[in-house]
Amino acid sequence: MLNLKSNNINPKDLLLYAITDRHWLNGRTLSQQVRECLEGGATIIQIREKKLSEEEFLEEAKEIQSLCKEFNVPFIVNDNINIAAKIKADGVHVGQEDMDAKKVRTMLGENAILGVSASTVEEALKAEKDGADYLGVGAVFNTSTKNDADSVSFDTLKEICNSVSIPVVAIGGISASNILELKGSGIDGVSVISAIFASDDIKEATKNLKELAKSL
Ligand code: TZP
Ligand code: MG
Repeated sequence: MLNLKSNNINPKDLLLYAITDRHWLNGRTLSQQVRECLEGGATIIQIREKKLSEEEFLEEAKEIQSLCKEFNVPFIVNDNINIAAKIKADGVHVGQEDMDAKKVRTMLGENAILGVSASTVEEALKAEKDGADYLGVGAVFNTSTKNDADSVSFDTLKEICNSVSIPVVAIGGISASNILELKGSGIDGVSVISAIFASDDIKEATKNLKELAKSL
């Protein structure tokens, strides 16, 4: 008998995956920026904070979560499983250096969305086996947002997409000027930080990227 695990994410929700970064706030609040991004059509939001205290992270996560609810978009927390569990976020995203995916799955239960970063076919297959609902694969282009990011060639990206049955989003240095180079790789969407949040017009930048992502 077939025993397929049901996936907690609709691949369509991964089309334009925006990840927050307070580096480019320039006097704006993160909530304002995320609202503009949601107005522009982001299909899923991940809150990613590397420097906030636990209390600040929690407060901010609650704010962004309620915005995501307003726009009916899944809300994912990067790394921090405790905060995700406390506020009942839709899911968590972990990297290879973070808590083991299998353990996260056990902690969050079967119904939470679990995203895992992978940069090789081996990591991708292991993440799928450990219960990931989707993979973030990169960096597919040069990025200055994450300086320790591995780089992933188009061929490896394609091989990963062919090897797993869960959806894949590409990440790393993706912008309106290079996104279409990912065509034919088999990805379900793109994950973007600076091409959205460093933009002067976040809504417009998001809208534009989404239009382009539709033709991937
Ligand atoms: N993981 C791999 S590359 C990257 C992360 C978090 C940074 C992506 O940021 P940008 O600004 O879209 O290149
Ligand atoms: Mg991480």
